Amino acid sequence: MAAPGENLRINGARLWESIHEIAKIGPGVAGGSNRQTLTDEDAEGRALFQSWCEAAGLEMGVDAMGTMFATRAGTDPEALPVFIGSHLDTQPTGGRYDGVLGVLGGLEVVRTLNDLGIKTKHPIIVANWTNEEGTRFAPAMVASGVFAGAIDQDWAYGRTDAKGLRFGDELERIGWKGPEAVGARKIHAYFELHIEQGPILEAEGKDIGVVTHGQGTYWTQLTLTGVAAHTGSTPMPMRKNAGLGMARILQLVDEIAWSHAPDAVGAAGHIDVFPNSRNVIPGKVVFTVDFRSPDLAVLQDMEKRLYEGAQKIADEMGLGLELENVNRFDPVTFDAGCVKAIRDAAERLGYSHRDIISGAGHDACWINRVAPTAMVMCPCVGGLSHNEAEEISQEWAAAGADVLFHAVIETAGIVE
Ligand code: HGY
Ligand code: MN
Ligand code: MN
Repeated sequence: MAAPGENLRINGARLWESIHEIAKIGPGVAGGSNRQTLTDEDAEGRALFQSWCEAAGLEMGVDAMGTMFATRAGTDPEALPVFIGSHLDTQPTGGRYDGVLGVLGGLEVVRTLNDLGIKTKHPIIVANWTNEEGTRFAPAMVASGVFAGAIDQDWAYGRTDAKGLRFGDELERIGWKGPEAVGARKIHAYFELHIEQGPILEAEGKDIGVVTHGQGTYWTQLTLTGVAAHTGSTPMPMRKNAGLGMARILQLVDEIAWSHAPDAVGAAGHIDVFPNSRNVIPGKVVFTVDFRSPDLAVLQDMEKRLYEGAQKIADEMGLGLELENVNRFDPVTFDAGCVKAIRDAAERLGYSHRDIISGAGHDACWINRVAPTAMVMCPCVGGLSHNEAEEISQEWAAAGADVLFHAVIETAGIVE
C-alpha cells in the first residue's frame, strides 16, 4: 500500500487530554491509577471509552471475556480488520500511561482519520483487552490469551482474587460479559503502542522503540507450609518457619536470575504470609516467582532450577511445598512486515528510533500467535512503571501515536 505523507500527524493535545481524563477514574493515592480489572472503576472507565468510541462513529462489540472491539468500517467489507489494541486496566499502584496510551492512541488514530476524511480499505478496530495486568486475577494477558487459544476460557472464569471472588462472576457483575465467542474475530494485522516500562529509550535519547521481540514470562506460585507458633516461647530448633523457607527460596531466585545476566530477570511481587501476625511464626506463605528472559532455554533452565532448589530447601527445613505453574508464555518474534511498517514510519516522520526487545509482557505477545503483529514504544521517565510516579511527555506520546497512525493506515490502505 502507498505510504502516507510525512505531514500526516495525529492531534497530540487531544490524545494527552483524553489520557488525563480517563485517569480521573480509579485514581491512585499518589497521582497514578488504581483501576483494577473488573472493579466498578474498570466498568466506569470502559463506559467512558465506549462513549468516546461512539462519538467517533465506531461500532462497539464485546466478547465473552469482556474485551471491547470498536470498529471503523473500511471500504472493502470483505477485508479483514487492522487491529490497534492494549488495555485500560491498571496495577493497584499503577501509572496513568501503561496500557491507556495504546488504547487511546488507537482511538486517536480513528479521530484523526475522521478529521481528515480519510477512508481505508480494511476496517480498523480499536481493542481494550480485559485483565492485561493479571494483578487482581492471575495470570496477566488473560483475555488476549483466551482469544489466541492459549488459555482455556472456563479456567480463566474460575480464577479468584484475594477475596475469593471469581473472574466470571465479577465480569457478569460489572455488566461486561459480551455475547461474542472469544477468538471468533479474524485479524489482518495487529499493532500496539505502549510505554517502554524500562530505561533504554530515554537513556539513549530515542523517541521510538521498534519492538522486534518480546521476553517470555514464567510465573510459578509456591505454597510453603510450616507450623504457626509463638515467636517468643518456641525454641529455635523446634521451629518450622515457612517465612524463613520463602526467604531462602527468594535468595535462590535472585542467584538463578543473576546466573543468566544480563538479560534474565527474576523476583516475587506477590507474597501472602499467614497468619501475618507480629508474634506468630509464619505457618504458611504463598508467593509467585516471576522469571523472564528473551531466551526460551534460559527460561526453562530457571524454572527447572527453581523447582529443584525449592524442593531441596523445603525438605531440609521440614516444610510442605506445593508448586503451581500459573502462566507460561514463551519469547515472541514479531512479524517482520509489521515491524518494517513501524520502522519506516519512524524514519519517514523523522523520529529517532532503535530496535528493542520488550521486557514487559503485552497482549500483542499472545495476538502474535494468530495474526501478523508488532509494537511501537515510547520512552518513560527513568524507565519507571508499575509505580504511580510513572511519567512520559506529551511529545513522546504524540510521536508514538504518529508512528502507530502511519503503520496502521499504510497497512489498512488509504482509499483516495
Ligand atoms: O506482566 C507484565 O509484563 C505486564 O505488565 N502485564
Ligand atoms: Mn501494559
Ligand atoms: Mn502493566
